[in-house]
Parts: sequence; structure tokens; C-alpha cells
Amino acid sequence: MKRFSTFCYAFAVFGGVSAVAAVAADQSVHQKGRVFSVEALKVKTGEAVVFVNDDTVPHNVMSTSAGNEFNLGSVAPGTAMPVKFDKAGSVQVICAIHPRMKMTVTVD
Ligand SMILES: [Cu+2]
Repeated sequence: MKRFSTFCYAFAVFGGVSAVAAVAADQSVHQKGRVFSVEALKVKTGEAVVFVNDDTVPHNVMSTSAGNEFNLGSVAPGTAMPVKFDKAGSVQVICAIHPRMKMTVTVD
């Protein structure tokens, strides 16, 4: 299982997100047991966070916070998706499938 998610992460990074791959130390947020692994995270403007689905069900990570809107769509278990945050501010990140899944990314 661990090896599978590592493979998918590599695929996500090298499969067309080369600008993000240049950032050496992306922070990651895991989804397991239908919760995010952290409630809050800080990044610098322009940095990416890798959202990793380590769960047994799909998750749809997204945000409607102004300037940092994104919607990963339904992401299958074992998949990692990078998201770059370009605007300073507080970003409320949710899962569209599981209303109790919430976290905050603070972008400075
Ligand atoms: Cu979910």
C-alpha cells in the first residue's frame, strides 16, 4: 500500500506538474479515516501542498477561498495531487464528499 502511494505521487509530480516538482520540499496533507492529517498548515506564497489520498474511499479536496480556489475532483485512493497557493491569506480546504473534513492553509 505504501509503495503504491509512492508510485502515484511520482506519477503525479512527473506527469505534467513540472513547475511544482521544482519545489524540493512540498508539505503534504494526507487523507485517511475520512479526516485530514493536519487541521492547519502554513506555506509561503507560490508554494505547493501535496494532497495524498491514503484512504479506502475517494476524496474531493477543494477550496472556494478567494484567489486560491481549486477543485481536485474525485481523487481515487492511493493518489497524490499537488496544489499551488498563489495568494496570501487564509484558505479553507474541504472535501466536497465528506462535510466533516476541513482544514486551513495559511499562505504568507
Ligand atoms: Cu472526503
